[in-house]
Amino acid sequence: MIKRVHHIGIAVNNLKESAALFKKVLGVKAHYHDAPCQKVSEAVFKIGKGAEIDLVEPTGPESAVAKYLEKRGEGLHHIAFEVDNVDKELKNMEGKGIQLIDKAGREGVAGKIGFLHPKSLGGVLTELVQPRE
Ligand code: CMX
Repeated sequence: MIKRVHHIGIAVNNLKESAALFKKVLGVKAHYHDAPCQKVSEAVFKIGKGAEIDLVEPTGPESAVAKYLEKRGEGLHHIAFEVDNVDKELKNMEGKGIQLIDKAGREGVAGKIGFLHPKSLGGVLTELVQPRE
């Protein structure tokens, strides 16, 4: 079951510059971390009880985000939904005819994650997140 929108990922070329802009607009400070498993650095804004806004900058040309920026430029990159059990939800989504990028959950920064292909979801790259206990 989808529980809530966990975060919205925005692809940026320069994390520091974009974080300064978003800080001005959102009125909260970001925390920064690297996500080597995704080959990105992130600035995460927590806004009240709502979904996080994650700015993502690629750490190298082989990053999925680097390819995205090259092809489409900066902008909305993905939406992430929180789930109880990522493996179960991936199977569930496959059963609904959604194309999976990940056949099984893998470790990410926020917990166990799995991606659904944008081609089968109206052009929206979608991540399922099972937060760490
Ligand atoms: N949103 C929407 N469409 C996207 C997309 C995105 N974020 N990234 C790629 N696409 C589109 C491409 O533009 C392409 O469209 P066209 O065929 O119309 O040109 C299509 O998807 C397929 O592209 P591709 O060349 O076959 O595949 P890519 O090598 O570009 O890979 C994808 C696309 C989604 C499979 C890959 O980016 C991926 O595995 N992403 C999941 C992991 C990820 O994005 N991690 C980044 C950070 C995550 C985090 O911070 O949590």
